[in-house]
Amino acid sequence: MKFNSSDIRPDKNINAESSLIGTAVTSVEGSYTVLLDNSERTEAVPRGVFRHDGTTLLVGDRVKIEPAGESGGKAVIVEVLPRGTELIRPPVSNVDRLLIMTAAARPRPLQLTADKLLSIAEHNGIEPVIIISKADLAPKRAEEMAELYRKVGYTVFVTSGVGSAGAGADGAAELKKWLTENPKVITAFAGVSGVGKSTLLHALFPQYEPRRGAVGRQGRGRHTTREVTLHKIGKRKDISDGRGPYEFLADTPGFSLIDLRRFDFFELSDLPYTFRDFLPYLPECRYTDCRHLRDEDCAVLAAVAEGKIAASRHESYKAMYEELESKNPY
Ligand SMILES: Nc1nc2c(ncn2[C@@H]2O[C@H](COP(=O)(O)OP(=O)(O)OP(=O)(O)O)[C@@H](O)[C@H]2O)c(=O)[nH]1
Ligand SMILES: [Mg+2]
Ligand SMILES: [Zn+2]
Repeated sequence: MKFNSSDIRPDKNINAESSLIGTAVTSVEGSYTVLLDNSERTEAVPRGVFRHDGTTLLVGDRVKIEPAGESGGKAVIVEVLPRGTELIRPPVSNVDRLLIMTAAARPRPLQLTADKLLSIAEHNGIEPVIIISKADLAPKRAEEMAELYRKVGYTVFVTSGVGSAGAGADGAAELKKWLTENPKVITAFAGVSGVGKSTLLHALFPQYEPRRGAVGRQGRGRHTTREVTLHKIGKRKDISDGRGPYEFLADTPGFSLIDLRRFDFFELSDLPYTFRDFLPYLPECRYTDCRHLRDEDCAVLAAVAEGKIAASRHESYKAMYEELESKNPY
């Protein structure tokens, strides 16, 4: 579903003041922090009826709120406005751009995880950007990973020594410049726990201290991020799309793996189209129902054999195919 500004215009006879519309920027235990379009911040709880009428609320949502009454108490979120994109991993809505982060080392890079995040972004029409972090720990590996994704056609940044004292040459400054020159409403980090998402956000925007949870219940590091938080990083000039006056960068909790069987990320039949490097070859396969695995006269496999598609990308495709197939057996 795409934004339609007419969907988001306040109803005529409900209070049309923009002070009552805002963006849910973070949540803790069912209570949301809403940054109103008039720049005020308020804590608000969702209306009780949402639990029964199937309304879901995500950080990133545009919401209408009824301010706290004279008697005190919290403001109430009375309406969730129509969503653009909706992600499950990380759980956040209205994301326009995903910064997919993989460390060159610590944690050990797993290309399949990055490729799954890429496919999820592509399927949702979200612009993916690749960030290879911790290049200081494994410079050669970082460059190889960056080269792989540059060849696919993605924008790639390599960061190094972020957060360390006297951080040397790194891509953080380059990334900040690029983000400023290519504004979007919501940009969100995504990547496994410990790759350095919060550290990089802090390096880019030092006013935002990483939000830290208590000591990890599952033994994760004590700096582990627990909640999605949208940080304001800019103001928008044209707000006629109803998406509000701010640009945000979202810090998100890491995860350990993405199991494609667990949620409805996308269907098996969608999978080939989430591989940007496969797209030029898909119409050339001999059979329209080609699975691009071992099939006869498969243009994708031919491109892999000729080195036009990286073999490791096809490995990821196979792994994702098997996962989705075991979810939906024919
Ligand atoms: N060597 C090196 N260490 C880094 C770099 N960036 C971050 N780190 C370290 O990696 C660890 C994890 O960083 P975080 O920023 O907390 O990672 P995260 O991705 O936010 O993790 P979660 O919140 O659990 O998802 C910290 O100890 C950082 O100091 C880097 O570029 N080089
Ligand atoms: Mg973090
Ligand atoms: Zn094929």
